[in-house]
Amino acid sequence: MMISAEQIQEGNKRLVDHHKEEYKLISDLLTHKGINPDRTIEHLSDFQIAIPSWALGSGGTRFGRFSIGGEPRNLQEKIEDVGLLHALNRSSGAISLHIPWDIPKDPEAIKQKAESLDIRFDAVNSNTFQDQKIQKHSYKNGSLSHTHSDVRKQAVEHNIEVIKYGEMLGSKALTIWLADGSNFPGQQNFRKAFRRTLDSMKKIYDELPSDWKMLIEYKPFEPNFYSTVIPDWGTSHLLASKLGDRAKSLVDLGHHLPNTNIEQIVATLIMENKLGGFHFNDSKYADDDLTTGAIKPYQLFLIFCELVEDLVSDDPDHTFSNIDWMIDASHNVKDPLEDLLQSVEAIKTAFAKSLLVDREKLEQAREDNDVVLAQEILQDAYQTDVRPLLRESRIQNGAAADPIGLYRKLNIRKSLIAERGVDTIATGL
Ligand SMILES: [Mn+2]
Repeated sequence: MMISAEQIQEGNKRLVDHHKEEYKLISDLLTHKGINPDRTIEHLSDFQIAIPSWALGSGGTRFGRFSIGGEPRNLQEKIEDVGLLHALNRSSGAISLHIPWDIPKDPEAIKQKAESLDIRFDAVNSNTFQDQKIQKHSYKNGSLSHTHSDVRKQAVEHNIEVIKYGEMLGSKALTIWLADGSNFPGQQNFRKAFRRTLDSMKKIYDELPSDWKMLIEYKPFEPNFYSTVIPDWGTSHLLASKLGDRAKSLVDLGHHLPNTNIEQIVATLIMENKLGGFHFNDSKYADDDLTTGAIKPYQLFLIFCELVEDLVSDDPDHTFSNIDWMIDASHNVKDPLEDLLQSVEAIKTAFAKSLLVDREKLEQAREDNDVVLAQEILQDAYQTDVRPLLRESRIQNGAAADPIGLYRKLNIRKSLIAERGVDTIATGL
């Protein structure tokens, strides 16, 4: 199943005239503010957000899972689904694989498939939070931090194997999310668990190719509910600092306790050149994995204001282009492809708005301690309707003016069900 350039053009036809009027309005507004609309469009076009291989099927909770039908049955079909998204928005040109859910059995064929759809391979993700049928030791009581050296060795070897798969496909980063922790007070010696984890990670870091990054994700709770070995950005940063330059922290929006000031964490990590990866999602209560921007779009905007600070200053060493961007969410009731289109749109909306902040005026207001003016400047950017900018960027890049509209008009899900069946289950979920 593929969407042709002709189908995109045909779909755009009826929308283009109205779009031109809307785009002229915002283009004039930006020019009036001293912002170059073409440069903004360029930033938007360059910004690609990776799709995780595990987000293409229906998500579920521990209570149940309701299939959407037509879910990808193998890695080839997962790449095809990302190809559909990328054809519709030209902003999803990367896939992030999870090993062992998506072991490339024929790496060359997989690579060719991805290349034909203009998709590259983002960070590869290891998994030591589940037991696989063929493994010798259980991760029930931990993996990289386990008290027994043979379990740690097995977990280290798994991570090295994941790097090898990534190398075959052209990935440049390994993401480690460590589920290790404890469920009850007294269960774990915090200091020993940290030291064992650091020691295990050193062994993995030693095997990291010289042009790779190791991304260390953190999470305060779940699946362990008393303590987690890497609960917060401070612990992630500590590990990354001890490991070396190529080890960086990864911020997953859902992996914070309620009301955490994530934008401040982002600012600190960028300042220290230690922000390497980003996982987008949204949450109401905890790690809810809701559609990005569905609950707290203003927070997302404030986070982007920090993310783009060195990008908009035209600092040649800016961090922005070196961060691995990925969506990490699940979709319990939506068509996963529609949900991913919504997430990408929300991410790019926040990004576009952050590019409209008058940085000079904001800095002056901060220096003058003009609290009211600083807030007005942020609101001026945040309240701007940037949808015509995003649409213009898509049209210029040969994508759909209205991705979800076209997805529905072309009856993509119906075709996928016809092709793959109604009761398919995406591997890994
Ligand atoms: Mn994540």
